[in-house]
Amino acid sequence: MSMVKTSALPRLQDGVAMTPADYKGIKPIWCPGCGDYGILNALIQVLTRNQVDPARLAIVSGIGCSGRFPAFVKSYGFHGVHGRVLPVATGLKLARPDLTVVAVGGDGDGLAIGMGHLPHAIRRNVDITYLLFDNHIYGLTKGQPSPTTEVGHKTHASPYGVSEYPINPLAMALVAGATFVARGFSSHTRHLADLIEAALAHRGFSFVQIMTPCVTFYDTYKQWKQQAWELGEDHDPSDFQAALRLATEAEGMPIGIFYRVERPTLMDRLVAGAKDAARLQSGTRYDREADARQIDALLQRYR
Ligand SMILES: Cc1ncc(C[n+]2csc(CCOP(=O)(O)OP(=O)(O)O)c2C)c(N)n1
Ligand code: SF4
Ligand SMILES: [Mg+2]
Repeated sequence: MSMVKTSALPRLQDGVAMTPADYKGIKPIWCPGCGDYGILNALIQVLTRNQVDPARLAIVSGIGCSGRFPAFVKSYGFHGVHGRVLPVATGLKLARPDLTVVAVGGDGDGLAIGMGHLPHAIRRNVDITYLLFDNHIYGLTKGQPSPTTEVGHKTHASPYGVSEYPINPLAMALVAGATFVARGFSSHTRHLADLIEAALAHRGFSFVQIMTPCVTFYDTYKQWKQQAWELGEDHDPSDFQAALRLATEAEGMPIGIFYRVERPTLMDRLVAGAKDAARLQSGTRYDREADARQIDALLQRYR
């Protein structure tokens, strides 16, 4: 197995202790039984056991039931527009490299309207974690098919059954060059928490497809519970071909870390090529104010 560099999660100062309740934001308003509760619980577990500093964590979302996520965690949060979670998260990470940035969004948000952004965020290897809440449906807008809905599935918007083949998000992320690719299941909460922890600690773009049943509009709960199996020690996450085979050929629904490799991040490469490397790395709001003054001076020259 390859040696993989990790980023330390931003911890609270000694003497301050946070409980799971301290990390919770407003009360979630998802339907009872929605898989998204499992994801929230897993993240809260990770934050608590690592005593993550909420002031150094930012959660950015798109639009969808999944898009409500930032309000349910006590950290910085940004509820963006539909499909644009990755550009917002990328911009935030570049402006505030000191923050741990987590992007969240649904299969519609990330693989339909937002699909154009995904391979580019991946190939930049920007140091963020992307949690794709995949329920194979548009939940918020009441049950239209998404790019991961199976062929033939009938909804009110596809009364004769879906006619397009679904996207395979893991294979796509692997082929686009993602440095961390994993799949979790909202019902395997402890296992999911370990995956999210590993994804947050990864230096580079970490992509986690999380299977999360929409019990109201497409209840895949029983099916996924039967299909899910956890990857074991015999899978080597540094083996790209093995990861691709798993993503495309495996029986059932394997969950775990498919692939993990170390590669310079976007910031590493920008810093390597920049004269003012220190400023880029530590970018704070004071630096941005200085930048605004420089832009103003530049504009004056062309007036
Ligand atoms: C530009 C734009 N187009 C369409 C919509 C309507 N819309 C809101 S959420 C959504 C899809 C939600 O599905 P998904 O991303 O899978 O999230 P889920 O609700 O399943 O978590 C759509 C089409 C919108 N809000 N903005
Ligand atoms: S509509 Fe589906 S995805 Fe949305 S909260 Fe309800 S169960 Fe969850
Ligand atoms: Mg969805």
